[in-house]
Amino acid sequence: MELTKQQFTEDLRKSLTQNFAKTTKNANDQEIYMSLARVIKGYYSKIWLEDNEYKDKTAAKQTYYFSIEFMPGRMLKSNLLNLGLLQTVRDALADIGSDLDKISENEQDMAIGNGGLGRLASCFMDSLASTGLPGNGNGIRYKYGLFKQRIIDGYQVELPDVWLTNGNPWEVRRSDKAVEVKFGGNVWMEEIGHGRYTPHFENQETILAVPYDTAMVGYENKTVNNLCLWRAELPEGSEVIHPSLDYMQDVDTLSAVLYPDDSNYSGRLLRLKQEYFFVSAGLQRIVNHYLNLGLPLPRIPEHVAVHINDTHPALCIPEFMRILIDEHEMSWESAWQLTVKTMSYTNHTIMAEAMEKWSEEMMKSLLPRIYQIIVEIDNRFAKEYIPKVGPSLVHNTRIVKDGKVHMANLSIIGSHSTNGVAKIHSDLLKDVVLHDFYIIFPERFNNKTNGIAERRWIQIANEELSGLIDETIGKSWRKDLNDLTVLKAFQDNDEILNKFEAVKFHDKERLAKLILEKNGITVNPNAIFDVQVKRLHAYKRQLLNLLHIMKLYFDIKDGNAENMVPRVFIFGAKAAPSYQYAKAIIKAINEVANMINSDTDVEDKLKVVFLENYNVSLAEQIIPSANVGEQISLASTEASGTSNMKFMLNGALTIGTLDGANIEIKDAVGDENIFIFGMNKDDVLEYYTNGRYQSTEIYNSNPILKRILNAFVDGSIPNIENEGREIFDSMTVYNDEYFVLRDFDSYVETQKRLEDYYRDRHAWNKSCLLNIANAARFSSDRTVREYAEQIWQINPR
Ligand code: OAK
Repeated sequence: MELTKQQFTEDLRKSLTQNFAKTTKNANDQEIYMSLARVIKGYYSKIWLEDNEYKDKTAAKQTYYFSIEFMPGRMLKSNLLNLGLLQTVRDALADIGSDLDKISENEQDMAIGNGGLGRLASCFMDSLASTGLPGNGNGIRYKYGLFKQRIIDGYQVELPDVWLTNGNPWEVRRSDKAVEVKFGGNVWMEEIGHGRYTPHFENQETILAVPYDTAMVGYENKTVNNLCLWRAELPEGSEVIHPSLDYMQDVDTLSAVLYPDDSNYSGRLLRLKQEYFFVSAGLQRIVNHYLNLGLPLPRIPEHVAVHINDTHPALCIPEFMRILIDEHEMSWESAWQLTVKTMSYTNHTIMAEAMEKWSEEMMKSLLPRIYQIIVEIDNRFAKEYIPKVGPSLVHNTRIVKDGKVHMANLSIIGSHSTNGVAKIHSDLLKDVVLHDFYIIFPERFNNKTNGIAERRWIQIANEELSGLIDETIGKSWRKDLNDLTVLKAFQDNDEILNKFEAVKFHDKERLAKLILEKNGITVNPNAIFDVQVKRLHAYKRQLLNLLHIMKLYFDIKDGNAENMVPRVFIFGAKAAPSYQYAKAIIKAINEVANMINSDTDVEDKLKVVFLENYNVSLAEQIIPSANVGEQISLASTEASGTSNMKFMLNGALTIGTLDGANIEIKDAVGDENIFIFGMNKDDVLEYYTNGRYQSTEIYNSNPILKRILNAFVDGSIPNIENEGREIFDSMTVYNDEYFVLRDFDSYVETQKRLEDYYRDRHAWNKSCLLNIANAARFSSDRTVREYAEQIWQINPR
């Protein structure tokens, strides 16, 4: 939008007076942030209103992306960028003696997600709006987001994330759109003639769901979509005259906390309640809105697509059926057709422990009507498909069995599309994990490789690099990332390569400053910055990285590292609070870091840094400064990964396994510009089928590994008596579930090759440039366009 500095400064002054009775001279940064956010909201609200009117007028099909997690991070700069105001506001603030970056730090990260799945949902929100696609989010407005992590004596300590204390300036509470969600009680069917039945209910608990809307502003276009987050409240009025304390507490806890598990699931009643809560509320709002437009219900799939982001919102399927049948008297057959046409589903992991299976008893008592509908879906599925594909396939794919409701099965059977998030992952779904479904419904399976929102991950996170790209190839890449390929023309131009190297150096200096402030560790910006940032999980193998660090440490101690290129290993990772093993690894990383960083023999050859409380805004500070991104999961375990794409876009080289999207990154950049090591998925599957892995054989025959692992239990690494033993046993007694020892040698060799390559500055810089130049296919703009065309059938404005 068009705006002068003067106009903006005037608006900011007004806002400061109106909201805080302050001036630009005596307002503090928090007050400036809040006033600024309100000014910005004022700017986009007109576009928001117009786009809503446009959407209603055209009744064009829209997508609703149901996700129990979103991780937008900070909104201020993102909104400014997308409105085209970043520079104007930065300059105007500087004129009044303020600094946009400092002001922005007063915004609490909106961290209502755990990791990959939640961050992907937010990248999609940005990309949907920025590509002009009508797509909205639907989720929960948790009062407390993902815990804040402190490291105390090397241990992870969790503190509550109280992000709403100062209010959230971006949201709009819409009480007029509140709906009721009902739980528990008894349900029975009564005949209403002509063989038709209707349900009757008693003793249900009613909870009011109130939506809070946040504008998702498109990049320099007319689109503003909506992220709708639901809060549980006590319903007003007659139904509940004397609410019991228990009931009031129940209501309060429902939308209070995000479950802090990543790629894992806990079968807790409250979680199931959360799932139904945001599903039911979201679908009610969609159907109400749709009917208010005067459109006929049987045509709803022409106007509405509902996406189920992993199985957490899978109750969309029976709830949509309930609304159509119970509330709108539709026949089962018609309702089922509409449901399958409307719903689509993404799977985000093949880890068995993440597969949701709710106890039938729990489902029956918390959601009696929904349970009936699920059983009916399951019975009809069996009846229809046993004659077509035989009893054994149907048994394997049934929704209700062994006393459990299998949510992935429900999601596949009740939707028209099931996709994985990278080629290898989608293939594994078809060939292995969901093979029986693939035989029954081959046409439903497809791949949509993940992507990242380049606006946040380069334009905002790395303004200096963005500026250099502008200078080199012009600005068109900011609208269309494909234009980055023009950079290839400069791959042998040393003058340009040196400029890119200089930008990386500045980014590293900035991170070095942060590391000194936060951890008190001095790191050398000339060292290789080697970064692994992601949730802590055994399958992601942060331990493999740590074992290699120990190897380098012993090399230095033994005097075998004369010519070593100095390295700084940087970690950021949260462990689920109940995941003991992951917490033991965090403790071990921190104790190894202390040992190495304080050893005067090491000098600045090797430093290890664990940055606490990894979240979106910290990622924006860390990723630009990486030379190397670690993507070292066991092949076949990481569905896609998305930090790999962020590193690439910021000119870091990947060291990784043939897993997730690493494979597609390798295809995009070529073998010379990525460091691949370790087993591939077939090697891993082979071990799974022949069962012949013996980690102790490797331990006993590899003296380097033996020495490293022994250091975890013989006191060489101080202060990890219990954790060291747990880790040692996991590698030996418990046979190393994720083949860390099996991949160790290959990893070490590849790290050595990487180090040698780094010495050749021309070659290295060229590879970095080629990573940036080939990053376009990992833009989430590309991903959402594919969803739009191939799954949702929605069109850009
Ligand atoms: C979280 C909870 C349950 C199931 C999966 C997840 C999850 O975060 N999965 C991650 O999703 C990302 C986005 O698709 C992928 O990039 C990661 O590989 C995957 O682990």
